[in-house]
Amino acid sequence: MNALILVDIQNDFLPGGALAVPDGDAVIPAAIQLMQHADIIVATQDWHPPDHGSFAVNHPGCAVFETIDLHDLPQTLWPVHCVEETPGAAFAETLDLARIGKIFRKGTRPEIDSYSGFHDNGRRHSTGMADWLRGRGVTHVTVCGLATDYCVKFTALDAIDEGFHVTLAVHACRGVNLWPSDVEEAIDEMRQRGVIIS
Ligand code: VGL
Ligand code: ZN
Repeated sequence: MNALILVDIQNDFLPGGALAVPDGDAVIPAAIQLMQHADIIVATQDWHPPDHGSFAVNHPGCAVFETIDLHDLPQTLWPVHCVEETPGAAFAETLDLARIGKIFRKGTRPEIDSYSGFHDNGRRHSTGMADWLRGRGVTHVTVCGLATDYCVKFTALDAIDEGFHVTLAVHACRGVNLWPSDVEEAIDEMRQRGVIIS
């Protein structure tokens, strides 16, 4: 059984959003296309409390995109984004939410960030996504969404670690590229770890 994982296709990562990914809205028609052929669809949703430790504003004197130590993990500081219950955290409105079997929220604890849809960056808590998928007989996952160099990458690599066969639908992903080669390097790393790039 194959599952499609839609990663963080949320308003704040789309043009006009608080942490807009360049050309991010290009993933929407591509994701809609993939959804038409998927048996099982799940989605991850970045869902932060206002006092989240990944927000630069919560660290006086620190700037956006700076890296700090957050409870012993390196943390890139971001603009305030995907605050729980706000329009920025909502899914792109053209996605057919009725087709999504389960939504896994992440980044919900203020003290730790979570790029992967499977568990947080310190691997301290699981979202339950791997067990949920296995419980439905899923052996293969296709990953798409935002952003290639953060949440898509960590979700795809964790899927490998969880024992799934993983395909990256690269045409249905866009990245942040804080450094110009970040997306390219993320794709290389995924390929080296066994992700099929298609
Ligand atoms: C993401 C940065 C911060 C992502 C989420 O969805 O890739 N990136 N939070
Ligand atoms: Zn976030």
